[in-house]
Amino acid sequence: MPSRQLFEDNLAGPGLSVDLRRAFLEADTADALLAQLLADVPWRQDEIFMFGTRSPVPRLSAWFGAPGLTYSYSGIDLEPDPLLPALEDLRELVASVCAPGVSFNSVLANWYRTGADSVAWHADDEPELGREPTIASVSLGAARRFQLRRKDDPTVKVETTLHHGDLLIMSGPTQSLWHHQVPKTATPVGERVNLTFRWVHPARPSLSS
Ligand code: MD6
Ligand code: FE
Repeated sequence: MPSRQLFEDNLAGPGLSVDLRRAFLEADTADALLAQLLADVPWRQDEIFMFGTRSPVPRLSAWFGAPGLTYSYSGIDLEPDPLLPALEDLRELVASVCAPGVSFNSVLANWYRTGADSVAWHADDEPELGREPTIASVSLGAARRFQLRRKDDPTVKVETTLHHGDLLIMSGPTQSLWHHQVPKTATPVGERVNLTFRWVHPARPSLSS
């Protein structure tokens, strides 16, 4: 669709390295994956700790990876569940279209139940992701706005809409120079699941890693 192509062309800016592949998953495949994830994933309500108080984050989450691969996300320590077979397959497929040498050992899943669910401005720049991480996200379900802005100048802002089956790959200095978010929307929207594939370096690396 031409309008979607225009949005896609918008995702450029200083130090921004984003590769957006529309309809990376065919609609049937994406439908089946969404249904399976909503049914089978052990979704949990995480909390954020700030200024001595804790509050629920506005979405449900799940974290998949090898045992022992803990990951702290917005002050939360997450213990991984083993990847579902469907996520193993998708992990391989996603890695196959990334730059040579890129691979993923974990998946963070977020379920946005309604337009009131969201993820606030953040960068995936935790030390365990390493320098200039490649992070690939697959969107399923309702279309939602996805915005990026420069950390040093929030007026420098780009945005797109992520649709059912879209793949978005961020790499290079994107996480160190930009924040991104999925804002709430007052427009009635259906549920959406986003999967972000990451490589998490073990917390206590052994001599061989
Ligand atoms: C979302 N995505 O699309 C939230 N992070 O629901 C992210 O926070 C994200 O799409 C890193 C890389 C790609 C992403
Ligand atoms: Fe993110």
